[in-house]
Amino acid sequence: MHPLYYIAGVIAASITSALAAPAAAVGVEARATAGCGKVHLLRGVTTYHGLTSSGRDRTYSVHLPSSYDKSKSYPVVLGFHGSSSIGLFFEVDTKMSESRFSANKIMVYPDGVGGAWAGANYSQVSVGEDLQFVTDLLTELRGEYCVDDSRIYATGISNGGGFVNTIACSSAVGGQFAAFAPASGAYYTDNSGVTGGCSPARSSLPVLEIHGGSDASVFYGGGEGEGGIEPAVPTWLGWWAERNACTSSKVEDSFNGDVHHITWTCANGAEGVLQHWKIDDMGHCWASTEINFSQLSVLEGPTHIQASQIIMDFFDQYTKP
Ligand SMILES: *[C@@H]1O[C@H](CO)[C@@H](O)[C@H](O)[C@H]1NC(C)=O
Ligand SMILES: CC(=O)N[C@H]1CO[C@H](CO)[C@@H](O)[C@@H]1O
Repeated sequence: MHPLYYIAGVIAASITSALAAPAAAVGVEARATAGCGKVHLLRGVTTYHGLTSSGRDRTYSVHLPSSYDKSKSYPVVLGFHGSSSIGLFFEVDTKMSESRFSANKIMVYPDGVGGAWAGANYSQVSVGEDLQFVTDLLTELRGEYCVDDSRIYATGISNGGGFVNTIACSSAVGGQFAAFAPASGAYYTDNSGVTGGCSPARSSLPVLEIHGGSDASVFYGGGEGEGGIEPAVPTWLGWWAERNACTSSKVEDSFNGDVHHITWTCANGAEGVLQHWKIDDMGHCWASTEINFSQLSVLEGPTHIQASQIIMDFFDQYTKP
């Protein structure tokens, strides 16, 4: 386990304010949750929390907007780290807690057991247990913060990106989300065809995927990954196109043909419910125009696009019906 995990644990001692006002807040939106009205003194900083799920102690961190208003409901974005990592690293790496990306969102970074999410053959917990953790986490968040229940989103990288797909494919858990955005995802589960294990709660279900064409860990063309067999990214996208009843797609190339943005038109003419960004010369990392750890660890530099911005803009377009 990484030493920073322990540091995070030390800071963890529930910093959240207990000055809860039990009365229902006035004027909040219809789909706001029970946590509305509770006072939180620590805003604009990351706080560390724990909960018990399936009899196991789990941890997660929360970053409230610095302008957090207890009587206004906020979208929630869950960010799932990659393998051998923790939420804190994903937060720092993607910079998603910075106000330029999430000024009006509650950012949440759950920690996987043993630094991993379910689905890979190296995972320490079952898919069922990690999905239950997501449900328990959402229940806790709704009770603690003023959440807009129709705007809950999930993003993640690599093993965490794969788990985002696992959530999307689970009708009970995925049905609580408005949209999904895995990056460099390792799709170890629900990967035997359109219906092979995958039962999304709705059609269409908004999905955006970002992947490096030169990914040497989760190959664009699929095959043996570190934690099992992965589908080729175009094949995986094809399944989502079918699940979302997409009828056509268009490709926009940019940056001298290094970046390809595919947008599908799906059921009822909805354009962009399914989207994909392929960066030909990018490896296994978070796409960013600024250098960061995940790039350095695979000897990569900045790329042409900013995944954190693209993903937030995508989420902003969707509300759970
Ligand atoms: C996990 O799957 C990969 C890819 O198939 C394989 O190379 C590896 O040996 C497997 N590891 C375990 C522990 O089963
Ligand atoms: C190696 C590197 O540049 N890391 C940066 C990643 O992003 C965080 C947050 O912006 C910076 O503090 C790090 O220096």
